[in-house]
Amino acid sequence: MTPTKVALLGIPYDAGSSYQRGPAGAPVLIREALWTEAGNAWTEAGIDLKDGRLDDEGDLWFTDREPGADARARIEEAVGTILDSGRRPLLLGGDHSITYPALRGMRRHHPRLSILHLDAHPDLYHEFQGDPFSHACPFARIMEEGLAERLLQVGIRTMTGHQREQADKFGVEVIDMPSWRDGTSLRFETPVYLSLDLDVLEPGLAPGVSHREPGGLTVRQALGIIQSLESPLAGADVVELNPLNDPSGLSAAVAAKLVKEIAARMLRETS
Ligand SMILES: [Mn+2]
Repeated sequence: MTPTKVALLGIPYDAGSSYQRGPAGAPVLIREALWTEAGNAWTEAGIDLKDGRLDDEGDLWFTDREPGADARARIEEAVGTILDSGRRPLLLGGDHSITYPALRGMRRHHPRLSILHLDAHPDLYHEFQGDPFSHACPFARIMEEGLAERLLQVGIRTMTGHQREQADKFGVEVIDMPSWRDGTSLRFETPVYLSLDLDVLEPGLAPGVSHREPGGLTVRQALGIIQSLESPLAGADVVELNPLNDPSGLSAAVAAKLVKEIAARMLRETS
């Protein structure tokens, strides 16, 4: 029995953002909040994140001049490399456009995979402002390519007519925010990739996002979903923290808390 290991990787990429840039500055701040001496490295599940099973791979590096295709190829490659080493990737975004290449990297190792997507937005646009790789589109690309056999979205509260059609076309399961009930058990027959957009939360609790959408989950509810997930967690991302809207650093602290408990959720399992 090999002990599970998790690899943190920062993806400081926000060229897929449609409204406001900024999430490229998030990984360094999430790390800072994660290891701050204001807290300790123990998780709610009683796992010490400093016990040697959580590696930090640092950040990928992007320039504004490089084509998006090159950036996506490097994200895919980096996720694949982490999986090659037998570890589970935990990605610090970045905007939500990183999830499509991340899933391409996941797919090489996980021919069967489901996605649990926590977000205020379905991110299913066929294209947005002329960009098919916008952060409003990753789940359209993922489902077109068959990178996941199930996509379950929780917390949605901005569904449009077009995205409803896309959801129907791809068989996406949507538990929108008005329908969410605490304690709902989320079961999958396959390993799961968790994609967590910070804007799924009530913006009063995590205002440091580009698209604030009131009426969201509490931090406790989001933690409950992570902690009660009943299937193996193969990989995850936490995206869309925008430090420009987070002068107090509160949202970075919330992102770090979620990262901590996602890591603990992965480390609870054996490989
Ligand atoms: Mn969102």
